Amino acid sequence: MGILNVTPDSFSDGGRYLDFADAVDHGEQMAAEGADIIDVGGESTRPGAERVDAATEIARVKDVVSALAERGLAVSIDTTRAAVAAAAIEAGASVVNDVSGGLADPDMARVVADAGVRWVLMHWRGHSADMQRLAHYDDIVADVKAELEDRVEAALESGVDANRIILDPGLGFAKTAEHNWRLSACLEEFVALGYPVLFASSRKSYLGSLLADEAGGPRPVGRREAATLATSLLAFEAGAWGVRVHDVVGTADARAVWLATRRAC
Ligand code: PMM
Repeated sequence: MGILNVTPDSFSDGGRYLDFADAVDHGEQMAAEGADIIDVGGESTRPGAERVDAATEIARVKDVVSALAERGLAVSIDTTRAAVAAAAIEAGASVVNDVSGGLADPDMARVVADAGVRWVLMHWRGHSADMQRLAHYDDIVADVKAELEDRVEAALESGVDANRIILDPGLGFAKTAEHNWRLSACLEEFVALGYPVLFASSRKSYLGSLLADEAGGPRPVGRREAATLATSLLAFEAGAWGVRVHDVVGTADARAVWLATRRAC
């Protein structure tokens, strides 16, 4: 899954694809490089980010989704809002990537169920402005699994087809670096829940902290790619269904190496 943030303020690619033609070009490029799905987002979810209204979010993403879908690409819409999901589905999106796992908007389950699209349920505890305050767990892996299972149950009760559900442990969302490492190390437990698992570590700050310089300064966002690839490979090895990344070409190469190695034994 290739990331296409049509936002001024996302932590890695914010501001780069606000122009319609730039966004569509980048989406097409990622597809040519091997992305199976282009994940279009119109609202930054980085810690502390200010929210935008639904009309602004729709205005940012709708034409981009429609242009990519018209070119035959599979598009997901990265949103927590049912109105944005509905507009994107109308424009041709076939996946709703909801970082709130259906918690932020009570209408989301109905929109997803009615449209019959796939739904990424990510583990989430609150909006970006205050999510780091919510990063407290008795047992991070058990708690995240239990909370995701609650979201699955709610989705099924709303009429969402079980075959349409994808789970994501939500790295960085109400999680400390230590939480992210524990979730990554125990990813197989999420795979064992029986749903496809999406793993989304790309360039996140826990990688910057791991690779801090001698003065303790985090590795800059643009130089976290090798670390991202390492985490993605470990996720594939643990049985992840997909990874959500900025660098598609590197990920596709690394995955080809992983597949060739697996198949050779
Ligand atoms: N992270 C971000 C945005 N969307 N979607 C899913 N499913 N999982 C994530 O971890 C996730 C996401 C934040 O990263 P970005 O600013 O690079 O888009």
